[in-house]
Amino acid sequence: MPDHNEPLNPAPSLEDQALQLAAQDAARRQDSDVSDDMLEQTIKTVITEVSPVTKQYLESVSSVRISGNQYFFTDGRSTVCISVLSDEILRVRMAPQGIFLPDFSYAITQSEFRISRIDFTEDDDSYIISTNTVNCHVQKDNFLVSFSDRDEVIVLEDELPMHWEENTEFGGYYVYCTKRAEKEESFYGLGDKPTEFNIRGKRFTMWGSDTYAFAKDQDPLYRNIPFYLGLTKGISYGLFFDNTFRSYFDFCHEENDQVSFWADGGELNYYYIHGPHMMDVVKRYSSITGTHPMPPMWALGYHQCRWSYFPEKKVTDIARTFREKNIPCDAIYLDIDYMDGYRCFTWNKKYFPDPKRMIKELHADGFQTVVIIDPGIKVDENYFVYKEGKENNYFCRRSDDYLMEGHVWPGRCQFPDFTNPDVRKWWGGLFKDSVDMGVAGIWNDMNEPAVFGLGTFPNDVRHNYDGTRGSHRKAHNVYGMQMVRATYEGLKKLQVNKRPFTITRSGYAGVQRYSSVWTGDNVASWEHLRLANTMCQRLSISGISFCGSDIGGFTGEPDGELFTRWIQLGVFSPLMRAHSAGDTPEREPWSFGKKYEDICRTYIELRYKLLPYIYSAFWEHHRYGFPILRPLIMHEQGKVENHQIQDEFTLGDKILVYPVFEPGRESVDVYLPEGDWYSYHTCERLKGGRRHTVQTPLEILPMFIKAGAIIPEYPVMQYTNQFEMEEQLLNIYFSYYDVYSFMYEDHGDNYAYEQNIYLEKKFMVTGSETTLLVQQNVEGLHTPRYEHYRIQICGLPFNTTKIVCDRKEINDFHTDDAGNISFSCSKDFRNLELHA
Ligand code: MIG
Repeated sequence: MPDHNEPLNPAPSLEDQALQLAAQDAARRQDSDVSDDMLEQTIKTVITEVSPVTKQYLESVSSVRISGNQYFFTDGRSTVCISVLSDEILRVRMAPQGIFLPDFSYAITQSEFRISRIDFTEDDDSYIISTNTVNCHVQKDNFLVSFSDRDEVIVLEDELPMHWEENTEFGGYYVYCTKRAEKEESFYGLGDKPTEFNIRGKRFTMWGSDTYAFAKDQDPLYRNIPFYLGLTKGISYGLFFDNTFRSYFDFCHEENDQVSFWADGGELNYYYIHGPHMMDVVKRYSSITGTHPMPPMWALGYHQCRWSYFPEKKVTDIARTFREKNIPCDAIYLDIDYMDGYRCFTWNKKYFPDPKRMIKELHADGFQTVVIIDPGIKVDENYFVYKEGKENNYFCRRSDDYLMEGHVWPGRCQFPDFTNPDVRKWWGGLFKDSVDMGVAGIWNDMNEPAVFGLGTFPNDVRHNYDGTRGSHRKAHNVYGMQMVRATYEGLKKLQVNKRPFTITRSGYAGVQRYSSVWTGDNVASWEHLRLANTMCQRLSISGISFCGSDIGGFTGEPDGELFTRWIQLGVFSPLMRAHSAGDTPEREPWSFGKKYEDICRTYIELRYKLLPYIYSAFWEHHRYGFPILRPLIMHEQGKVENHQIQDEFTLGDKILVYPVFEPGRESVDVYLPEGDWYSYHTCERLKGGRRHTVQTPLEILPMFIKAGAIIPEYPVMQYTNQFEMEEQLLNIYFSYYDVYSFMYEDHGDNYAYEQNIYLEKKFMVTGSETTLLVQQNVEGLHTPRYEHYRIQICGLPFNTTKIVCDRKEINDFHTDDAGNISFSCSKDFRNLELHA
């Protein structure tokens, strides 16, 4: 088996091999010198002769066959299929011996799109497949594949022909692809890697692993998202390597001008996704792998978790304290100790004598209950889950048919094969009791899968793989995704017209269709706070928008300052959940004394105020594929100096955040993209395209609002939907140029939105020295409960004397000391004017 820490570049080793062979040959013929001719001849032999231990390369294209939007190129032995999915997405597959593997993917949900045109042309050197936006060139003499844009700017090109090596141990091939990297090219994506945001210069592995207290730069972690973005010449593209075997990515680590990706088996099968904007790339990646469905509104509130809250009294004490202290909270989690001997789908009756009653009481107080579930099923003849699994042959087996056994929390366990559709259906149905009891969400842990001692399953474990069969080598990276899929699909069926909430640790590309994700067992350190930020941004542009880190750090002890800064970051994580390990001191927002408690309360309240804005950003993700968190580079990808910026990001496109990552930090220098911005805290208008120094006492998390934005706010509630609000607050930030804003509203916890029962509101704000004009355009069928907006305006450059709403004058308005004006108007307004 190739050692992947060895240099990957085959060129020198090939020559070395040839040299060695030639030398041996010469020795045999008792010739002391190796002539150049001989050497060349031997190199050719090494390359062309079918030798199982050598990398083999595509040669020159000998013929082409076209079938619909698929183009098959062959060199007489191997076949490459290039298919056009859309104007911007092309797929490349390579079959070393001309025979493609069954075309099955857990990641892809949609592969047919409207295509404006496809032209196929040929010149002396190459074949060219052209869509409206992309040209794909296949060079005749060396089979190199490249992609260029409409202006023939080369965006991505092969450095070496696609290649492979026979896998003599398991069968199949190791498959390789090597691309050229431009000098100033940067790379982003790949899911959850705990490293710098720009991943140029690094090498990574995809092999989901349980990595307790992971370190910076540790690799691999829990998730397997083989999708990256390149950014070169101001143009961005994406590459999705849809291969579930252990796979590898090298971004100019081994060779400064090369990017390689390869896998231990399966097919060389990748998607080229054209930009030119990073946003386009992420949206198009989402169009083929899916987005997160709308979560219930409560799931965007604050979640309190710990390993573990038990017995019942502890849980209810925690819940009551939130209410007593007026710290908003929507969800409380039960970790593994709620189970009977860690048996999934059971309750420890000593700790929780009547879970249904407890859940009901918590619910009456505005708390949703989320419980954990693990894949390991205890081997116990008196345990119904084990018995059912055994009778139906649902557990994974080794190559020689022994059951796959391993130790996890319950002791000796067997593991459902979640790649079997029957098993998924069964597993989904097991949640019936939990749903009947009122459990609102399911937390899927240990699904890399994790096994004590072994790490994970041995390679020879067999999987159904939805009928296409495979060993654990092929199924490992999708196991967790299929577990949470089973959970999600089960809940969706069982909960009548209610949106499921799931959270998972492991996952493969496309896992966003079934679950939110947390970044795993992090550490209570300042370095990990920074990592949490980078990792969530990375997950977000890798298709997984609904993500968050364990606020406070899972293991270790944060002090009040670190915990508070983490809460501040958490306000801007799509999933806001505090969690801590059992061997650490208690860790609730009030655990560090009044000073920290008060700041934490203010920021958790801010989260609740921003819910309508966050919910709208979620809709933009769900419906249109926008990432919820947007790294700064996405706003100004044309500036090379932005390629390394990683601390700042926006949530949606209107709120920019610069979290504080150091203790005692007094100020930060924030770069604001071109345009006008407002400090959220002071309402001061700031010019973008430059840096601003901002003071950062602990009460301040630097936050900026784009000029022209309309940010809807809810009143502070202790939990979502605590009361009906009378007016919807709209915060308007004055702008001298036209700016569009967006707001989404729906029921909050059902599927009416699939029947178009929702509202999409588009606002346009434009101002001058003497006027401000706000226009609203509403689409959709939902009816909100409130009748009026309360309008608050920040940054007006004039004193208002007259307000006109759809030709009717509003006389009842109020100006505060800072000159900010507020008044109410109909929620149905179309034109709102303020005049000096
Ligand atoms: O072996 O359920 O990452 O969040 O609290 C540890 C106990 C198992 C690992 C998870 C963590 C959870 C813990 N789990």
